[in-house]
Amino acid sequence: MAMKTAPALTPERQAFYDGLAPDNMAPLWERFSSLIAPEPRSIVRPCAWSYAAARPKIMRAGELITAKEAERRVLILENPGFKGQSRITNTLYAGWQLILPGEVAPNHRHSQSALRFVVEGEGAYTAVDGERTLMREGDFVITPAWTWHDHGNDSQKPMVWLDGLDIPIVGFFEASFAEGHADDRQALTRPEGDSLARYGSGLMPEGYKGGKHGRTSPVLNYPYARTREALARMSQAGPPDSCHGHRLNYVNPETGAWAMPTIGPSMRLLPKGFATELYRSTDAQVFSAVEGHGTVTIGDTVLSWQKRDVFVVPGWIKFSIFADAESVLFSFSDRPVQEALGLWREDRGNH
Ligand code: GTQ
Repeated sequence: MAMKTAPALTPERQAFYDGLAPDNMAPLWERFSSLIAPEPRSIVRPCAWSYAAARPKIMRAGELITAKEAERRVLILENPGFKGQSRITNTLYAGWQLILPGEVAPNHRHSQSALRFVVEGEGAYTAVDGERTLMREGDFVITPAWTWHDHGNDSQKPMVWLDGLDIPIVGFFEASFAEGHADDRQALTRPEGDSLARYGSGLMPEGYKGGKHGRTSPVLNYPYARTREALARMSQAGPPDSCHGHRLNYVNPETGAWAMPTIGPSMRLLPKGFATELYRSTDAQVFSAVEGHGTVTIGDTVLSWQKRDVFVVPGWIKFSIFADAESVLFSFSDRPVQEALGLWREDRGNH
């Protein structure tokens, strides 16, 4: 049954409501349907960012300010539904970060969790808690909350990656802490590839009881070469899921749960000519195209995308992704949080 509509507003009632405001009170019945909505009506707007169009501006930022002076030289991708609020969805932040050859983005830590998804370049590094990883296009890299991290580029080419952070979630809880370090570059205590070898290879160190890394995956870098190979094998082994294509989620190998407690990352392969069946879920999703090109239909909005572009699908609106060529799409959302709270819902198919 549908919920009640708002009660009639009589002059007598209005006068009463006006008299409540100075006492910091309000009548629930006037607000009920917006507070307890019958179903989600997202403020997030469908939106796409062309990397080709943005690249000159990203590089211009590189001329105007150094990574060191900026702390992090990032162009924030801001959803038009949240102007001035540094959000790509209601709960997540995203931005394109540039690090030029020879630069260092100084060591710091904060209570926000971050992911990096490499868009352009090869050989820049990020260091997290004593381990450095050299990054390549398509790599998915994690900076767990409150871990020291610095970025640098000893290669000859600029690197750009997509940052995804849970800034609005931490802000909602008013639980932000951050600090800088006296040294720009952190001391390295483990060799490159250490965390992937120990925890990310279907192996676990003898005697390791788990839990040392909290709820975030101990694997620092999930290299694209491995992910792509897994998707290729999966696509040879059977048909794609009608709504997701060939989809793999990045998980914490200790627990099998999402790789990060607040952000759920995925990669999917869509065969050439494939259109995903209409689907919606309560989590707004941020996509970054790695290979291919196509369109996404979100309600009545149609957006085109190609390699390196970002687009956003708001929560609880039916969408379909069409791949003009074989395509690979990275995505992330707040699904782990919604699942932990028992809120997450999905709706498959056209009904
Ligand atoms: O690289 O640590 O896009 O602290 C925003 C805040 C990146 C980072 C961002 C950050 C970082």
